[in-house]
Amino acid sequence: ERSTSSFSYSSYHTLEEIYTWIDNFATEHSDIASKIRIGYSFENRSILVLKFSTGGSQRPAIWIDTGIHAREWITHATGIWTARKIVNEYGKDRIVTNVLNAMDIFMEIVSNPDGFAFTHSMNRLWRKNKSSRPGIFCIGVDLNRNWKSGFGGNGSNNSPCSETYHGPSPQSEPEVAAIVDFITAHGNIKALISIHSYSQMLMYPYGHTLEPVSDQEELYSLAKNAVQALYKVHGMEYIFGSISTTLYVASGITVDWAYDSGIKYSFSFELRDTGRYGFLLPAAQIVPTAQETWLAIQTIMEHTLNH
Ligand code: ING
Ligand code: ZN
Repeated sequence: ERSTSSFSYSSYHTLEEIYTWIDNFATEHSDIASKIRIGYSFENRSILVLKFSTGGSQRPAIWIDTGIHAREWITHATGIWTARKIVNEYGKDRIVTNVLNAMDIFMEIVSNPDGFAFTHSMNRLWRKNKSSRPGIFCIGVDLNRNWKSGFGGNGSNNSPCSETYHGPSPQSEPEVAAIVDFITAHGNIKALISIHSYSQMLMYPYGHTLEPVSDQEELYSLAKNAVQALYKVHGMEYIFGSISTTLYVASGITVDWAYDSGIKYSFSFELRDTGRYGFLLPAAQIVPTAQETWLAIQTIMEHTLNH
């Protein structure tokens, strides 16, 4: 396909289809969108980021990643829909326009390309990346346990065969190192939104400890506002709070690293549903999920812009 006009935003897509869509999207919207390769996966696939910018240099920015876990297909689909929403609403919607006139947005749609390809070819429920190391029988590291903050702590696993294997060392995985290097080099990321599924939650740090973060009150009230905005769209109920107190203790996770790296507005979503379909969410729910998530994302973006 040579244009995004024939792309279905209400279907799930393969890695190849998504990478073609990214190319076409960046070409068609070259006034505000561009494609950046931030690294290569373990199996040598490109790790791609879409940048939305109306000018300036190293403007304060918002980072959004989807698909860190391969099987969470609703997150990639929501990311794609959101990218299109951003370009469609710039110059129309007040919040998007104000945000993009002052800030950049970065979106990593397929944060685990090897795992995602594997969910299409071999195992729909694969979660981890596809890294292997000499003398280790099992494949894959949990990319949401491989970050430096709290690395190796409770809620992560030392066994390579575990679904929550943290890997041999912090940022051992190229998919994590690429993000760490990019965000660190950028130096001006103000909000990070890491999108997972499923469970219908909006959470903030910490995961690795029950201790509240120093910005707990502000993050709590922002999460509450975001979830209320989300609810108004289709009446879906999301619970919110810190990761460790809302879901479970989990160590070495993206948002703990982000927060400890100075990104105050660090949030993680768990999108639809609450378990009826789980990771196999019907495609008919892609657009409604993306629509409601958008209201929550807008709430976080606007707050970030104003603080
Ligand atoms: N659950 C997440 C996991 O990695 C999570 C829960 C989300 C933990 C965000 C920490 C931060 O275990 C899924 N479904 O991936
Ligand atoms: Zn996940």
